[in-house]
Amino acid sequence: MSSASIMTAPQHIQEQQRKHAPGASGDFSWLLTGITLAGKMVAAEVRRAGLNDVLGATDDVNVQGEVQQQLDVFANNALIHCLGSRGNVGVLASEENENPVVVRDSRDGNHGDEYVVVFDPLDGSSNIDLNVSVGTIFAIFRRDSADTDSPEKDVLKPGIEQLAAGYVLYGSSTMLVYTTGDGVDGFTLDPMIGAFVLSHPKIKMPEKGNIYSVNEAYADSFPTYCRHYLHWLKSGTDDTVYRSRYIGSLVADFHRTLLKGGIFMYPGTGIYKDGKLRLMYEANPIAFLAEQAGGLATTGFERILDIEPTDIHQRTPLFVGSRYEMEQLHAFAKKPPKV
Ligand code: P6P
Repeated sequence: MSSASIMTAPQHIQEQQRKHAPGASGDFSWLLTGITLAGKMVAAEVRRAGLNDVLGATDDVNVQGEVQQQLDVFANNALIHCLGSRGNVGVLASEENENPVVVRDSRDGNHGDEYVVVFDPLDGSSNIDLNVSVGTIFAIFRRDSADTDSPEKDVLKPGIEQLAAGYVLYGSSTMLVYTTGDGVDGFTLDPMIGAFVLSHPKIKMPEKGNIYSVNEAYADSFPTYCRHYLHWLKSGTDDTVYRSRYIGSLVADFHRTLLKGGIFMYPGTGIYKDGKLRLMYEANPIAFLAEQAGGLATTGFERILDIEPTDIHQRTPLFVGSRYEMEQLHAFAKKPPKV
């Protein structure tokens, strides 16, 4: 690839900003480079995890009650440092922290716009020791709460208010996939130049797929409509023979769904009656990306992006994928077939 044709993530972000917010300050693109910098730092650690003694768990348990992996802590610190030092981030909320991190106590008109970033620093980290792909998931909101005494108010916004969302996938290659509301673009980290280079412009999710992705171990405790839908997918009632793929790492399972189509599901189960995945820093960013790529994302009944959050770490059922598979799911949810 000639240097003339290389489009790096910061260049792309600047171009997006010029196109869609000509009057906006460079703050937003400067903020997004905080994500790409943290992504490179985490990628370097993940790539060497087996060599530099960062595998395995710490002695700590996070707010989710999950044992913290060493790389969880590294990734969380990297994001807090890289985003906190951008100068325009007011509040950070992380899966690893019970409460929001207030970076700037109050809005100061001299500093232009301020932003709120919510993130899961290393989703799927329990898979790291097994060399399974993991990811960082993020969403960016504008900070507009007049009440700066309550950072929760800054964070608890419906997904429809996200300014940007995306993920860094630490897979066979490291990819940044993000949207600012004008479609979805993918960048691959080129280790030769240390930059995320545009590799997947304007990603579109296929209208229909042939893969479904769910942890079938819990199927007996899924809601009835969901069990019937699963049976429908497997029975080949339409002209498609569906295949099952489940990695157990949300970013990897969604990335495949984004590129190949089909459906990813994490319904309510006997263990997690409201689903296991978190609304603010897992379902919402994934839902924004899915809709921007032409897909759908719901709880089975409600659009994910419309949910009014009440708690930073609240969980939600998540169904996300191609229009066809999602519309079939909604038909089952509306009128579950007679048993
Ligand atoms: P289960 C990883 O722990 C995670 O949070 C997501 O990345 C993934 O989609 C889900 O949990 C897997 O959960 O119950 O199937 O192991």
